[in-house]
Amino acid sequence: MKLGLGLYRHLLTRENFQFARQAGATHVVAHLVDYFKGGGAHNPRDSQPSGTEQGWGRAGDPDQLWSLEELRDLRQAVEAEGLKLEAIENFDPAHWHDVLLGGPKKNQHLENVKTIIRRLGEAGIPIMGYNFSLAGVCGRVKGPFARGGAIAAGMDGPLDTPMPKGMVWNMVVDADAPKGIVPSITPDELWRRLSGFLEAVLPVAEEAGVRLAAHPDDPPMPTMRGQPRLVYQPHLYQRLIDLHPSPANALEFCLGSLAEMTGGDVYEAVEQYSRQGRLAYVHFRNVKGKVPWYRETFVDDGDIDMIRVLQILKKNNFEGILIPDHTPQMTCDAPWHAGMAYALGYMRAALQMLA
Ligand SMILES: [Mn+2]
Repeated sequence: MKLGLGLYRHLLTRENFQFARQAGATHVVAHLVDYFKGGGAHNPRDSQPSGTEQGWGRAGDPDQLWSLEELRDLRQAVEAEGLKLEAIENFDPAHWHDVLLGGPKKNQHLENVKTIIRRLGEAGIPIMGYNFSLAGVCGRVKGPFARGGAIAAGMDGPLDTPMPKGMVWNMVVDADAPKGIVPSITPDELWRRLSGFLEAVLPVAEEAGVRLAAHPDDPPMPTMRGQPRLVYQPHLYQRLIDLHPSPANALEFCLGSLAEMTGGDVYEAVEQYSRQGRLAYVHFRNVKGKVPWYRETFVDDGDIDMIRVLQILKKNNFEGILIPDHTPQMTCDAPWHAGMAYALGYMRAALQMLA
């Protein structure tokens, strides 16, 4: 197993690559979607997008797909600091919202996704993480919930205010959309859309040498904002895998989201999916409680026995990367960095002990 760090778009700098390396990471997962654009001024040292009813703000440029040059430059910049670029995490809703919505631009948006995946392959980036969700990451609260009053995310009950038109995946894709709400769809319709997506895209991914890695729902509720969710119980990951036999049909395995689920057992889920070789990479974070009331915690302070998880992963020969995902932010001049350094230090020690 290897250690990685996920970096948001505004953190993709030489300084932060060096930080990752210094904290023991060998790999980077990059977010190219800018979740912070609409949120007004933010402190670059206090980096965690917060989900409000208004979402994270404006999505990217619908006509500007990530270019091969941009991807290659990023890989080179990461490698120049002695790291490897393992994955891109999340599509920009501007590029594929009608795949999620089943809207009029669906075919064009499927082509967008295929183009992006081919470019990842050409740039030598082996994994594309995605989150097949209409409402996206929303309905979470942020406060001094973690040990010592560290700022962390959590959930304080369900959020079912309907999604306004023009908003997808918690971002605004059309600021001029007419007033109104996005009509609710059935869970079956959501699964049909996912199935169509996988059928169209997986052959391209396989050919490009890229694995598509599905994140479970965050938060894992059966519905959010009036829309069904896909993987909100551990067994639903199996349904996703069984939709398509391609080895490129893989998982962005989020331990925190899995532990927040009301059913199943996180250790059994780790066993079940790592045994099948379906884990592309792991979000290694911890949590107390389950939806709709939970708190994210420091990696050593939640409900999950993280060492036990590592033992199962090792037994099943998982050789991919672990990244901290999110962590509570520590009280100092660099709250996000301190939280990440703490998590990475814990993870590195645990891996050394296991070896
Ligand atoms: Mn996650």
